[in-house]
Amino acid sequence: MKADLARARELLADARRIVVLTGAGISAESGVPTFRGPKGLWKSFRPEELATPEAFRRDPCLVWGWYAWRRSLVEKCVPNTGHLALARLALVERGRTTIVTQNVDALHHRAARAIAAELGDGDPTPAFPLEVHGAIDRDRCSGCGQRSDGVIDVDVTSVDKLPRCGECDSLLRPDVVWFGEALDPAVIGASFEAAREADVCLVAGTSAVVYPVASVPDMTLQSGGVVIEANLEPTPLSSRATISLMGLAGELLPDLVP
Ligand code: BJW
Ligand code: ZN
Repeated sequence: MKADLARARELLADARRIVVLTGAGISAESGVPTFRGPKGLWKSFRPEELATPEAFRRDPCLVWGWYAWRRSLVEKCVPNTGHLALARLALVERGRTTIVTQNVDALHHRAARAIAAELGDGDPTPAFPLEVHGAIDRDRCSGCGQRSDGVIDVDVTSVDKLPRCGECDSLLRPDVVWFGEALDPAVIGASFEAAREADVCLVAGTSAVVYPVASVPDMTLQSGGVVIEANLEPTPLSSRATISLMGLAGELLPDLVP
């Protein structure tokens, strides 16, 4: 493990371009529950009960209740040492690192702002992630697609009380990507491009089972680069990864990219 860590650190230090792929595990130490595993969000609900357009059509109050709970939970969470290490990596040498996240919690954005302020530079944008599964703090109209800031205090007691679009009166929904829905082609396209151009893909805190994002590390491997995985436990990616490090993202990442 020690030799792997040293090698991984060296690969990252020498990399010309880095793509980072993060998942729910990186936010776990901030108090955001993961999706899968013993303490995961899916434990009491099957994904298809909540994170699909069909579920929203069938029971919008149930789905909104889940998102309203997560929205208020995430608001109270703060970025941890893992998010901060990645933001520093992206800001100290601008243009070298692209962060791709499956998370909808905006903690990478908040880490970027904190580190930009610490560096006295002011521009956090190079550390803003490509958010492939959307953002929980935004709403989108289920009819006309218009995006808006997330409604606070959603009343989920009846469909009549759920938030509606000011333009077309359809129900608003969280601006996230559910199973069976297409990802924004510009966002996933930019992620794949960053992965193809990277000589190192660093993957942190994802079970690596949800596609198409789970292909990001493969794009780096196919173009001759290496993959470094940081996770509490082995995943389906581990056998393809060049180096697999087991541990907390909040401890491994600051060690990898000091
Ligand atoms: C730590 C840690 C610590 C914990 N430190 N580590 C069969 C085969 C292949 C694909 C498919 C298939 N059947 C269907 C599909 C496609 C489907 C898919 O991939 N399904 C698979 C699950 C089988 N994909 C889709 O449907 C996607 N769309 C699509 O394909 O569209 C096609 C299309 C084209 C054109 C027109 C129409 C359609 C969409 C996928 C959307 C996923 N959405 C969600 C919800 C987002 C909104 C929300 O947040 O509510 O995204 S599901 C959920 O999973 C969420 C996550 O972003 C995503 C990934 O989860 P993640 O981040 O990996 O979290 P966990 O919990 O799974 O893992 C945490 C990991 O961290 C674990 O490994 C822990 O060990 C680790 N960990 N603490 C380090 N401290
Ligand atoms: Zn509308």
